[in-house]
Amino acid sequence: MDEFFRLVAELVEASKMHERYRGEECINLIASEGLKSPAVKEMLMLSMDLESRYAEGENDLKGHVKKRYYQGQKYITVIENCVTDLIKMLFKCNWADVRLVSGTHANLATFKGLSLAAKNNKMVVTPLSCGAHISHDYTGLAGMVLGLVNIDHAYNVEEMNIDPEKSAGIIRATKPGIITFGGSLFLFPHPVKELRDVADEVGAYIVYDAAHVLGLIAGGVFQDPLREGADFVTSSTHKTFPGPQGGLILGNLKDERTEKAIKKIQHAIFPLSTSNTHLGRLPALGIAALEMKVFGAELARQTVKNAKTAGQYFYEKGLKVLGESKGFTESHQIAVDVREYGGGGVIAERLEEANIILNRNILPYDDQSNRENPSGIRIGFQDVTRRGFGEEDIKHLCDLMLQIIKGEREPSEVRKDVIELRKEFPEVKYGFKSVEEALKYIGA
Ligand code: DSN
Repeated sequence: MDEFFRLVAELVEASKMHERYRGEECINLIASEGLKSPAVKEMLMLSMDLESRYAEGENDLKGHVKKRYYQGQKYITVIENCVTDLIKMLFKCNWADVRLVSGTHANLATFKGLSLAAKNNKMVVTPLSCGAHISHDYTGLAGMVLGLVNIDHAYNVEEMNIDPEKSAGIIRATKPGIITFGGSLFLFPHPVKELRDVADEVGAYIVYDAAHVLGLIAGGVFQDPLREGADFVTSSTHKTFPGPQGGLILGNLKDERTEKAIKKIQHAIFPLSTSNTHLGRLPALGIAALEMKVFGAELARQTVKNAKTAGQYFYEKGLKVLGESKGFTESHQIAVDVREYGGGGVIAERLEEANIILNRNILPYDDQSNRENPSGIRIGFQDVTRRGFGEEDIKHLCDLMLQIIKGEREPSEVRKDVIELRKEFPEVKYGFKSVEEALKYIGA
């Protein structure tokens, strides 16, 4: 076969194999991934024309379409405005932007906009080693693309959280324009409330990166950053919030200060950082918002319960689970130090051989240059929870993982049990089976 054609055939085959492998035969525990319902997937398939379209332009202070530079927008405008309003209603805020294509893009626009609004390029962030997202860091988007100067929050490793008193001192001394919370290794609610007054003292905006915990916030657990004092929430829409891949920003227009910030952020979205906003995901985002309104509380509670159960169970079986003094976690994820069993890289690869998929993770006290085999693994429970795992199923899964971590069984042997366990959970719960079922539910 011609090499070009052979590559196409390989591509199609690998795509089919991937769907079966990760979709049917693996247990997925990567904390940053989500699991879409059949209704959300169907809505994506029904939006294929939108997926080819453009809608560049400006939005107003409600987050609605104000001006577009293309024709053919009759329904696109309705779609964008509906989704924006659904998101605003779900998260109880009066401004949102859904044009962001990822959480990192949401951070880009927000950090850029706020550094312009504050006329200040200093940003206080959680250290990368303590769980910040790479886009918050001087080695990533914040530093290398936006030229922001990072100042670290004080971090308490014992509590796996920002130390509010020490961070207050740092903020007073350095007077940043932006203070960020949230991140990727995110076990406990961050002290937003505790640091709001200090932010006001120095005139800083507070940004809360909710990418990992957006679904938990929608479900009313973990914390409520906008009520606790965050000016803006940035997020992706495909982790604990189980929508299509994309991003969003939430905020409240309250006064001149927030108006100035929203206008600068909107400018940073368009024209500074978007052309195509990937419109095909928007209707599916709306369906996911409906699912979170209807099933979100139950899903969020069970997700956290499952994560806590795993933390406690691993701890009782002798593993070093971080955040012990605080009950291991209040979110969908736990962090486990597996150094004595070979390290995070080695264990993640062994688990992968058994079709248990998670990621190695640098822990706060690690040698930060050892990214290949750091001490930790991070385990997220949002996918298995949505498949219907309860606490006893979680313990069974933990037992299979322990057999591998402790070297008691070969991963290839355990793989058979993992595939069997996965087969016991064929459905996606806490969601709708079809768009029709969703419409029937709302009486449309
Ligand atoms: N880097 C991702 C994570 O796994 O947390 C989020 O973008």
